[in-house]
Amino acid sequence: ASAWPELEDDDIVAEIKSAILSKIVLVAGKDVKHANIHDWYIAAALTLRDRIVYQWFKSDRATQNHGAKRVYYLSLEFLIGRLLTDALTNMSLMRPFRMAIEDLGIDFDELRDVEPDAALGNGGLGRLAACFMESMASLAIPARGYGIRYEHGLFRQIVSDGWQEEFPEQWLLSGNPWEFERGDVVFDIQFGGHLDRIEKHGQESQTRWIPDETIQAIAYDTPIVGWRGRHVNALRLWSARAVDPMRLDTFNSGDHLGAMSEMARAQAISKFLYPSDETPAGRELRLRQEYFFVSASLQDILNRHLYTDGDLRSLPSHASIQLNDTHPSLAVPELMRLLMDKYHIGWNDALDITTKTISYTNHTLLPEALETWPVELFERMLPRHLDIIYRINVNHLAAAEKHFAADTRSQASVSLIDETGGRRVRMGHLAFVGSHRINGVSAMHSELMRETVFSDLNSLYPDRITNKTNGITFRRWLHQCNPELTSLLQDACGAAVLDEPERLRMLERLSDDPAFQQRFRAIKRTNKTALAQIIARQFGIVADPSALFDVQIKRIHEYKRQLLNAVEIVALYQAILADPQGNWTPRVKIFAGKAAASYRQAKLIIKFINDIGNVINNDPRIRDLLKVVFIPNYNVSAAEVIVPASDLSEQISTAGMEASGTGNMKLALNGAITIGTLDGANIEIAEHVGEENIYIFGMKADEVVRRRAMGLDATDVIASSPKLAGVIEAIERGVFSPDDVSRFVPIAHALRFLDYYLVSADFDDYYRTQRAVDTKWDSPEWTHSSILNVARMAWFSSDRTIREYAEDIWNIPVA
Ligand code: DL6
Repeated sequence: ASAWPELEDDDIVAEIKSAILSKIVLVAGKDVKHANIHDWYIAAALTLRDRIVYQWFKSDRATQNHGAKRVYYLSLEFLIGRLLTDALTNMSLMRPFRMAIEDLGIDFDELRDVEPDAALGNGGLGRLAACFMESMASLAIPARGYGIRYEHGLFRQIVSDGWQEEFPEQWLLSGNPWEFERGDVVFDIQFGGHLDRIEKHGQESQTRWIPDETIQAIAYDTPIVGWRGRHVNALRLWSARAVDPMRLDTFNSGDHLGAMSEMARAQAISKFLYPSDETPAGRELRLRQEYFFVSASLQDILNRHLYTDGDLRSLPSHASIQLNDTHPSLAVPELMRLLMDKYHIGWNDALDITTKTISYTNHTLLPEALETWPVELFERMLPRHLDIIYRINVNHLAAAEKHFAADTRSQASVSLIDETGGRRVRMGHLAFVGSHRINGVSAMHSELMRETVFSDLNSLYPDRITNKTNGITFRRWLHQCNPELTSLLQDACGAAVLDEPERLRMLERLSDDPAFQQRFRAIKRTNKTALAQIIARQFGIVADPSALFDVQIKRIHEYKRQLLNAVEIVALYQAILADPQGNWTPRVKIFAGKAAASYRQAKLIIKFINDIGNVINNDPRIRDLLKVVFIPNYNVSAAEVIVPASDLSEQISTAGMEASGTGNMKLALNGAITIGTLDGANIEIAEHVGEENIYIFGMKADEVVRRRAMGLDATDVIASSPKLAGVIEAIERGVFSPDDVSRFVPIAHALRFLDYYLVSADFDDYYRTQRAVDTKWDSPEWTHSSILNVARMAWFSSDRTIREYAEDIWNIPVA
């Protein structure tokens, strides 16, 4: 226990107990006998935090003494989950804390479950940011994450009668023991107004921004502990407030609500994770959020740099600013503005400092997810930034004109302003032009970036695009969530496997050993039993742990094709009905995921999954051979239970559409075998685990493009697939919606005539591949493949990814 190196085990436990008890009295202000489970959780978290703080100061001092370069990771999302077990594992204090808490008569697991998930993200992008923060701390890379301290994270999903309903999530309701409010770190953030141009005789004219609205950003810091507590970094989240708490004159005039309106307008910025962008007001709020956190973070970064170095021209040697997707792209014009308008650095130097400091990660090629903002909104909200963007664009277009000569199409395609159908600022282009490195998140994704959305920019600025395939932190996604497997791996590969995941390779020689296979299977069985108990308790569905647990857990989106999975379930259901005595492999089909509140088709797919589940789970002819479970309110904590209990990992996106995926890595690391398309990081997973240990099916990315070019009508494939035709007819007959026969007509229609995601086109191959899964399931060959998946996943550690960023993008040495 590194926090108390001088103490013996028993003394450490005694010390922890006494610290927790004093927190109950002195922080909760309660007599111990009146403390509830929440008080115990807060007391335990604060006791642990005390220990972390000393490590944190040590890390900061070391960084300062060495004048080390720092990474600033700007992300609108951090999907953190719970921190207690994370911090306990990394501080090597799990055992003494568990003992201390149990000694105090408190159930540790109950206490752990009291902590709400910090769900400040939507999915993969936010979870990646959380994994990266942990890996940077583990590798002792001095780093700070910057984001927004949303009062309400990702909505709470309730499934009522099969339909998704959204409710506000309230993670801060009972206080957050991990954070430190920094009342002295406050920045003004300004919006609106107009520009004054001051003509200076014979010199560059000067531009002054006269904003007409000021709000404040206040910092909250959460320490992020690295593995073995060696290094601690901070996650700094900004909360918004008005400069004055209320207008006293308005209040005194009797307009009590009106007096608070400025505060409400300011606070709206850090109220919700993702305001709906369905309305103009929602879109405006989103852009205000983006500018708010970018401006506060950059002011903070420059202040710190001036304090430690005194010269902004040396910024690129001391700071790397990583933009997590386009949401923080305003960092480009904002850094330029601060350098020029506040610190009086000339244009060329400012641009040079900016591009050398900033780099950008792209996470999607989906056109609808590539951010653009109307020029008119920029003019109104951020006129100085638009002015800077225009000027960057002038120089950039001059270079493009030279490079592309007569090719005006390419010239227009690289412009920072999209002139087609209303003028809009292209945020991906802005980030690209303002960065020295742009990376994709899997080999295929980076290649597609070069070939598609950024092909012209890539030709103008060759060598800027690089690939950094995503990774996951093994501390959370193996050690913490699967302690029994971790302990088996330590037995098999040595305790050092916790520090050197490459040692997992040593499992290969055991993959056919019957005794090892048996131990490996027993652990999976225990994890499945735990999940089955939750499923029985919460939904009254009996999931037999000896059945194949077939899992698709991720955001609900048409390109991720939960519908393909559901259609296959119906086809299998019909096949079992047609041959009830057949030798069917028992399966539990498990789904979890949230759909964006405004995404109607995705919400209909959730209803469809629930409705087919209702019919199938209650059909006695199926003899429990097939079960369908939709687990509501998917979040990080739910994933930590589902992942170790999974046998089959569904990674079935339409090829070319999933940038990387990281759930695919978590599941494979825990021994689930993947059924998937050649998409995103599935391709690299297949290369690592070997094609005989993964089930690949479906069209490849180039075939998808060709098929779409032929039209979206799937009548031909349906005509040649009696199984698919049978499913669509059942949907149209209302077999799964007897109360509303037309409910799933939009789904049937898409399957027949609008097969953009190629659900119909890929169906037969998917069905066939699932039957190959059936054949291998529950055999020594299955266990062999499952073990090899674990053995060959070391490369997917986010430590490896972060090392690559450090070497190739940030130019930071890693020990
Ligand atoms: O890079 C993290 C994660 C990838 O693993 C997913 O494949 C990708 O969809 C996700 N991207 C986003 C961006 N927005 N959209 N859509 O969430 O990033």
